[in-house]
Amino acid sequence: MPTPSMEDYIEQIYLLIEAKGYARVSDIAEALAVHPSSVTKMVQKLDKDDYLVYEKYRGLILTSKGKKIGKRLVARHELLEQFLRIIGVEEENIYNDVEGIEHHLSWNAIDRIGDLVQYFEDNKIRVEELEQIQKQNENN
Ligand SMILES: [Mn+2]
Repeated sequence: MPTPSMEDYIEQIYLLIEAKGYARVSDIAEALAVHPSSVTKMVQKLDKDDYLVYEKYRGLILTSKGKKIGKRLVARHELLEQFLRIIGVEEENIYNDVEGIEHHLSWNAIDRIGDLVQYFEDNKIRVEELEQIQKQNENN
């Protein structure tokens, strides 16, 4: 199992490759707001653990194991954003809140949150009812 920090790297590398076709150390450093030397160190560890293949002058590619977990991590991030949006969290808080919680929930909890998102998505009246409760609570 990757550590939270490894998860952040795999997630960003997956997103960069999806968007640009490649992931450079400098791009990863910028996306995670860390020093390039930290990226090099982590990339070497991820290579050793078989999440990616890193060649100094040719860049890096995710292995099938890296792609599989990367896809799952990105989907988890998106689901949690969707969840916080549905329950009425303000847009400006959503990204950082997800970054703060995403590594600390079990996949079991993620799946159940998925059910809850589906519950709200299936019937928008449920979202409106929740908004009514929130309005009442704000007025109290
Ligand atoms: Mn994330």
